[in-house]
Amino acid sequence: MTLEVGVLGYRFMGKAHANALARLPTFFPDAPDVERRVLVGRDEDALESAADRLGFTEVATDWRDVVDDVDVFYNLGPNHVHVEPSIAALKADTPVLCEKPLAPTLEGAERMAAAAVAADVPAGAAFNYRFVPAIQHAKELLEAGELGDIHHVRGRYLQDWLVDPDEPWSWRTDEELAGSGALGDLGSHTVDLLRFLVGDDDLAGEIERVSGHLQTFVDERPVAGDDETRPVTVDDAYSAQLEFATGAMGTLEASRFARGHKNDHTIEIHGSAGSLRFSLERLNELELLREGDRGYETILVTDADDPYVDRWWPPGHVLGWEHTFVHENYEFLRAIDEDRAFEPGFADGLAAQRVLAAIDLSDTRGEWVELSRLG
Ligand code: SOE
Repeated sequence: MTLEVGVLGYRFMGKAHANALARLPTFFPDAPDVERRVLVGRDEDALESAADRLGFTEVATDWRDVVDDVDVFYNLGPNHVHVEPSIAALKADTPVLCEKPLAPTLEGAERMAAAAVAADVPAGAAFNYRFVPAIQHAKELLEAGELGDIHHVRGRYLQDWLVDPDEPWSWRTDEELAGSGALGDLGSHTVDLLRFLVGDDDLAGEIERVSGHLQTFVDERPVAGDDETRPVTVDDAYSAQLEFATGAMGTLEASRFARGHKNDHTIEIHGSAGSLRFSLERLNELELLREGDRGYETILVTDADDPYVDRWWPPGHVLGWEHTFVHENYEFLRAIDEDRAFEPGFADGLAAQRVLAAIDLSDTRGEWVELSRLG
């Protein structure tokens, strides 16, 4: 059976997922057959050319006409269009893959997660970095107890695309449209990855309390193609301290102003028996230090028995950022075909959103916030 896919959004994430769907027949022939059927957007002219470029057979300008007419709905639009179309699709029993963060607000994420519970179809949160082979290898090592008891967890996501004050205003700089800035756009990835790697009760457990700090460095930006400016109403950067259920300590930060860092999502974990370090800018590598080592060793995670690698190329023929979307799409579509849950689901999206909301609230209050007190 061929799954007919409807996709809302055709820019950055539309391209990443359309490319991923196009790769599946060659590299993951056991994936369900998929037809990129309808591409949804508001601008009809841009939509037609995007549909041609991304391999879709139809276009639509209203998601309401699509969500109950396809086998799978991908919500790849800006954050402010995540809630309603995803809930409508789930109410029509259409499986949904929604880009991160789940919603601009905690309230929206709660409504989406509730709709996913009520629906009996997969509802995925597109945290693609869970599908990096090196990250999955790190999870295998952690769950095998190779690092021992977890003491420190550190995650930072550094970019520099907004350090120029003349970089134009966009939906990502507006609280109404995005919900938050670096906190939601980048922090959601880091929170999800830490939950994926050390969230088990016998590692660090869930995040229980946070202390947060948000900062906006440039508070208005030019509007592209216009001589007016608009206010920036979100954070340009955030930092946070976390306490996990086991007492493990976490340190998080993200910035859009970290000059020289382009897409530097770095995770460091220190345990009683060792440490590991991963950076997205060197995503085929995992740095590892175990009992008795004097320093880190760098492992190239591209062997045939490393997660997903045998589907691609021989050892050392490295993978890239786009491959994480292929792995994510493969697992999501298989979950649909086999009628089972997909992780990360909307519950994971909501769990990340709760941490983000607590960090934001802590910044507002100037004190630590217990997640259990978020209501
Ligand atoms: C921000 O520039 C961004 O595109 C995020 O929105 C993505 O989620 C991240 O994977 C790369 O950076």
